[in-house]
Amino acid sequence: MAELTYHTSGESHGPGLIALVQGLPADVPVDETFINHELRRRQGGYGRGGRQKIETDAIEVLSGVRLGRTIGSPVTMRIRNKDSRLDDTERTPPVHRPRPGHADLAGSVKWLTTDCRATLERASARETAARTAAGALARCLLRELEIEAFGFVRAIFDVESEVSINADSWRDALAARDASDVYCPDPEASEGMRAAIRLAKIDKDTVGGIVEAHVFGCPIGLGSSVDWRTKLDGRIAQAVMSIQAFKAVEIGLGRECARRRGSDVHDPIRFERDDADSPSLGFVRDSNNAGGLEGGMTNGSPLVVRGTMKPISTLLQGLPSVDLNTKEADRSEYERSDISAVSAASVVMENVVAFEVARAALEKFGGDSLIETQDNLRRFLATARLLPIEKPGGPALA
Ligand code: EPS
Repeated sequence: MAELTYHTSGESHGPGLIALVQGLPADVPVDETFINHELRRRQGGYGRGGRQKIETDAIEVLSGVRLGRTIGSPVTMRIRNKDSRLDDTERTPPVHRPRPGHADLAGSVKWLTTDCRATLERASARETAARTAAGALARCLLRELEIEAFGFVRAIFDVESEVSINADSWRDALAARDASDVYCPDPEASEGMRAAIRLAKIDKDTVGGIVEAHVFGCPIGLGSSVDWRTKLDGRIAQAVMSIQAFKAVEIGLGRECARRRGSDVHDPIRFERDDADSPSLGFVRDSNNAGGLEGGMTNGSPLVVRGTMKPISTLLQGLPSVDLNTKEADRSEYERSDISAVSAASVVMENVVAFEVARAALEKFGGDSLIETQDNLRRFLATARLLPIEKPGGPALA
């Protein structure tokens, strides 16, 4: 079985975006309605700009699926851009005044041009539609392994919700999140977040925030401590940090760990025989400061990941910059954009984190078809419940 990977291609105003997912086992039911639902959520959220009124993002499956199920070959998904005008230089003109905070300056110098257009078209967060599709497809597999992901907005600008999410409460939180147009399950905080976006808009400014994703049902032992490339916390960090405009990633308690002693950080372990059938195999924690990851491996507690998104770098008021052709001081260029895309980013993060979990799950359980993957998972859990095990040919190491 090949490693689960994905690639994306496409420009913001080109004909469309592609997500190419390789390494899924055969027979995974592909829930296109769910994938499209995630794409629609990504397009939403209070504070989005005009583009989302033009687009109705949806996938067309071009390969890898027959009669609604994967067949083990690469899955290609296309999302068409309605606002396709890349070669129309009147409607999509060259950009010479880079936006501080955007890829404009670094990319233009890197590709030896004074036109930022080539860089910004690919650097645009429009690409996250393809990443969301890839993650949502991977979640079609995760569901079959009883693993679920949930993402929401924790903070926008200076308004932060104190809502606490756990394995028992998350489905209620999901309903509350879906009732909030900023994707925060806390109605009071949602009001404040909306106000922060409104005020930024009046001031021709933008705001960022913090998004959070939880993954429930992971068996113990996804990821690995033996090699830095297989550590799941490291992979999640890369997946999240690479989302456009993200500047920080935290797992569990994150930065707060630095201000506490060990006895106030590490989650004590108990054994509850009644929970032995759960993915945690009965090893229970009353706290989850580790965010479900210890030594780069899942530990049976839910994964908790937070990402910080900076304010969008396209400001209606512009920012001090330089014309790349004349080298004269000027304000940065304005392109249609969002005041806040934090809500959308919560959908992207939920899905890219889920993809990394699916990748680690397939590394551990493998299988060319879904039944094999499920069997391998079941057998692993059954064996782990037997610990201490007398290993064949060796001394009992109990
Ligand atoms: C986005 C599409 C873009 C931007 C935004 C995200 O559409 P357009 O540039 O045509 O208005 O709204 O992109 C950026 C934030 C960025 O920095 O480029 C989308 O579909 O998410």
